Amino acid sequence: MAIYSLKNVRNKFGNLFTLLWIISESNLIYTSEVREMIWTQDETYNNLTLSAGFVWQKTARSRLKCSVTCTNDERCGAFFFSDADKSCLATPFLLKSTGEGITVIGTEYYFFRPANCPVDYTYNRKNNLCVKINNAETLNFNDAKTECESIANGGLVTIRNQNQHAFIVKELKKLLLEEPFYIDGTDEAEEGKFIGKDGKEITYLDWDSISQIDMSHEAQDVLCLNPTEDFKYEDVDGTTTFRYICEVVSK
Ligand SMILES: [Ca+2]
Ligand SMILES: [Ca+2]
Repeated sequence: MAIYSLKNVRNKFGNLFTLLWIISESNLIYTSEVREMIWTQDETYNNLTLSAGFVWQKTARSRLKCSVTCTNDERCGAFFFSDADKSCLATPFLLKSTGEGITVIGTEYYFFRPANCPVDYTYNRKNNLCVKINNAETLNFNDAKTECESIANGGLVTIRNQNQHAFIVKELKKLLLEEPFYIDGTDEAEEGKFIGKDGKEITYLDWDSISQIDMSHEAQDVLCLNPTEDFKYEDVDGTTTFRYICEVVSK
């Protein structure tokens, strides 16, 4: 595997970038106000590209230019680059088998994924979430939590904002399962104040209609997503066995 590293270049640094680009690609110093991106080549998928389902296909002068363009588009999770015809093709998802591509000799495949995101977890670059929706078994809240924590940096998924919630809901809807899923968060210590596994308060709480009017909040200290109301939040007591969503937090 070859490691290909760069830092995101925002628009305000665009002119600087262009200038440096002309001087030398290999000696570039990238200015970043976001985070360092690591693109990794997976040679399993050499000589492949996609005929459908990609975000865009452009001409890029180099592999590096292709990776920068991909980095700047949050829809891009991986890219295919061909040095022969300078084709740069962005895809929102990571390949799982060579059967997903079509043969184009000379094309290289690069993806971004935190090193500690397990292969059976789904990584979403836009939201920086590495998650696994456990739909094979149901557990009570504490057992689900323990199960997710069996992997280093793992736990029930902490949903911090609307975009992350929307991504999770989209993934859940693919499963066509009308069942609740446990997520991270408990207000056991202080009623109404939900704390995440990192010890910080969860301020994004998209309650379903029931949770706002029922009278059982004192005894209901954990969160699940309610399938009957578009997977909005419901507070429950955690004893019922539900399916659950794990994440591994990037190191
Ligand atoms: Ca409560
Ligand atoms: Ca409730």
